[in-house]
Amino acid sequence: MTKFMPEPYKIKSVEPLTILNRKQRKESIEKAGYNTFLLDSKDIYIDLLTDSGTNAMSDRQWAGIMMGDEAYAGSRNFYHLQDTVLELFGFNHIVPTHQGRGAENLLSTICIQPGDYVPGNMYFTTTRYHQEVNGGIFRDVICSEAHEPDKNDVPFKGDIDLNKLQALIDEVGAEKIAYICVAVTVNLAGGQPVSMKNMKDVYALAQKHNILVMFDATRCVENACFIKEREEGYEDKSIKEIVLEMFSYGDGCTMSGKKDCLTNIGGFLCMNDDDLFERAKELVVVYEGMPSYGGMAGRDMEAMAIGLRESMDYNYISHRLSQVRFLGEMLIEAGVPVVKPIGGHAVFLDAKAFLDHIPQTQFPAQALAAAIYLESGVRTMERGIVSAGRDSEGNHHVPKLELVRITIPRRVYTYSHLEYVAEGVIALYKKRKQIKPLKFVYEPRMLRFFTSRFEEI
Ligand code: PM9
Repeated sequence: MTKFMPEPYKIKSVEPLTILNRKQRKESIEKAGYNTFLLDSKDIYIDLLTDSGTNAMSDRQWAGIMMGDEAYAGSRNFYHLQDTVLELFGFNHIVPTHQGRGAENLLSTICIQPGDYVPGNMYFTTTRYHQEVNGGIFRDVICSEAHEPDKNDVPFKGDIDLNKLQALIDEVGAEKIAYICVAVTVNLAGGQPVSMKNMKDVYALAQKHNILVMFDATRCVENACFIKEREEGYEDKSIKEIVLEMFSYGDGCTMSGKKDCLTNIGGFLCMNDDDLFERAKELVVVYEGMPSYGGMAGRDMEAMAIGLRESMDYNYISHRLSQVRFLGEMLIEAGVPVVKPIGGHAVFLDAKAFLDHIPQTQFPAQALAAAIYLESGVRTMERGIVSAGRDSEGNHHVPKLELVRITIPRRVYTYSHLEYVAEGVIALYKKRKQIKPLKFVYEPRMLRFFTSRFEEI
């Protein structure tokens, strides 16, 4: 059998792509202040900025869009979404939100008291922001290997280090821990999965101390596929069975539907506890909308219900992981430094190794993402010191990982697009010393990576 199975879909509707010439790309990236978030979509050839909301929907999802019940309250699409999520995830309650950070806002507001700790398997930008703005203190309890880009022989680099978690409980006391956040997969570690065994062990420890476990379920289907392919005892289980077991080791989750629900917008919060549910419902009307739409149109809830079910198809999800691996292996073969093993939603370039002439405080990953655009018209994203932001004293958080994320949208591009992407990165690697460091010319106070501007030093 062929190593990389072709796309498990036929293309029914197409969106033309155009590429600017090098001079035009130079003007565009300068105009965008060397921040790929500030480029215009029309100026991009292949857009690998994110897998968030960039999914191609299926014919069935588009049919679902036409079945939107746009009632202000009690839309039938909400009940479809509710039934689907409760069946597939196994939690008792769902509160819809406009996207993942809406769910993070609700969860952080109802669960965190000022001074509480929130341990997690590596931070995520919007997640940590909501924890901190509610007075929480994030503590990274991921296994140490997750911070080593070259460490290839760890199949579940997203695992929580139980000793670190126990040490935090001993240090601050269980009553000061708002909840444990378990992200599946771990975005900023390189899309690395968490093993079923680890989820089970974390939940057992949490229950012993009466601490809640809340999943960040954003890429849970990718995580389930890694479990099927890598963890003993799961090879014959379906993705649906694995996801259900994963979430049996927790008390709820936040979800950005823009990823594994195969839609362009949407999210939700789930929980088992009735009181938490009541409080979340009180808040959702303040920030999102009625508890039966949470900031989404009826049609979007319908597309999300259909998409989440479709995502459980092993043919779909194994092909997705293969596409990412295909790109990663081409780069590894050419000697380009990437995070290993290749993760679920993206290939992450190790910008510290790629641009070893640029110190981290002069933003190598930001400079590399800009250079990739200039070289090939491909848009990628910085995931390093700029994304990490500053601490309460105003100093940069300095993450060990300084990465550029080449993110693959779901069901959008083909292997030949990825071949082109690899060729561009490899060509750039050969002339990497020409890439210049950057300095800030504008830095917003919050989530600075979205809108900051730079110029070359
Ligand atoms: N992730 C991503 O590109 C989009 C925002 S940052 C550019 O990776 C996790 C693990 C995420 C995530 C978003 C959110 C927030 C929560 N958890 O974007 O609000 O990767 O739907 O979800 C992005 P929303």
